[in-house]
Amino acid sequence: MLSDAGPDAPLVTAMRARELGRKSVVVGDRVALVGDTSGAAGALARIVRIAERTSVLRRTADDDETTAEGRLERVVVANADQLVIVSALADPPPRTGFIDRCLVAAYDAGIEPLLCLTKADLAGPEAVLGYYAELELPYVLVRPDSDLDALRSLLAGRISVLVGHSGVGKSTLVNRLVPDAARAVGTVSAIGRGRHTSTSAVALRLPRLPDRDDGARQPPSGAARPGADPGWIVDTPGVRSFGLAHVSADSLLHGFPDLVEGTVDCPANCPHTPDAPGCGLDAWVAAGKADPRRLASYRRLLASRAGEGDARGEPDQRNPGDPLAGS
Ligand SMILES: Nc1nc2c(ncn2[C@@H]2O[C@H](COP(=O)(O)OP(=O)(O)OP(=O)(O)O)[C@@H](O)[C@H]2O)c(=O)[nH]1
Ligand SMILES: [Mg+2]
Repeated sequence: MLSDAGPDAPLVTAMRARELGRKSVVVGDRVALVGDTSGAAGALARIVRIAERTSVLRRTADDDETTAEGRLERVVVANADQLVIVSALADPPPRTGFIDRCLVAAYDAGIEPLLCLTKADLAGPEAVLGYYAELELPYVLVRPDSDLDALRSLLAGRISVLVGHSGVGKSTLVNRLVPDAARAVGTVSAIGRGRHTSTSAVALRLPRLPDRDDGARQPPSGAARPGADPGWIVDTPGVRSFGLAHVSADSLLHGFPDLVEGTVDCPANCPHTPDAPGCGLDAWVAAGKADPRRLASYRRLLASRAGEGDARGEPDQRNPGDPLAGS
């Protein structure tokens, strides 16, 4: 995107200049261009510089940094300031383990999370919201007939990136938010997995917020006013998992703010694992200060990072009684 381009700036096609070497340009990067930036048909500019990134959202193919897959780090998007974690309430079913991973990645990258629960016409949000009751996690519910005003005002003035499993409705949502986006949308197969319809990330400028003259429908306080920068939205391909090999064991806890206070009385360098002597988390949960499923999720992540087998996979094999927990 052109860093100083206003909403009406032309769309410019540009190639990466050779002098950038192996430095890669990712979606969301702010770049300096030379050459023909008119946006006219056939015009080609060159990207000669990539501005310093204000945030980098990364994921790895695997959690274990000792494996080749764990070291394979992918930058999802640069300069995002909001991570919109998109989860369907059904078809495919929500997986709190996945959402927890996204929260860890968001806090690690300094990006604010927003939970977007789609397909609210198919199932209710109570189970997912109950799991996050101790967190002040902002959320929106989306159904095919819902108006998107609340979401639009949360997106205004920001660069937001959508992440989620395949088939949860990311591109459907982008097409509703950006009417000329024309993102392909897929079908979800009987086994509940989407077909990875979107294959690359794309940043789109959101349309201007409509001017409203009826006082009753003003956006919530703190939200952007009509006429302000409506923001950008980045659609991404569905991911099967959100590997966290790049996040240190200490930083994993940042994704669990509801557990942090439970660690203040832990012995120095407590690993917080189930067998750690004196770990305060068990007592914290036993006292009802946090949901035991959240502690189980955190410890699954710790174990997964330590290479103790993959904590992902089918949830019913690992978490009998907790069908939500998978990732
Ligand atoms: N019932 C219902 N179906 C929805 C809703 N949102 C999306 N869908 C359907 O879900 C299917 C998958 O939607 P997509 O938008 O392609 O999903 P995606 O997250 O972009 O998937 P990938 O590109 O594969 O990552 C489509 O058939 C949509 O029509 C919703 O709110 N309710
Ligand atoms: Mg898609």
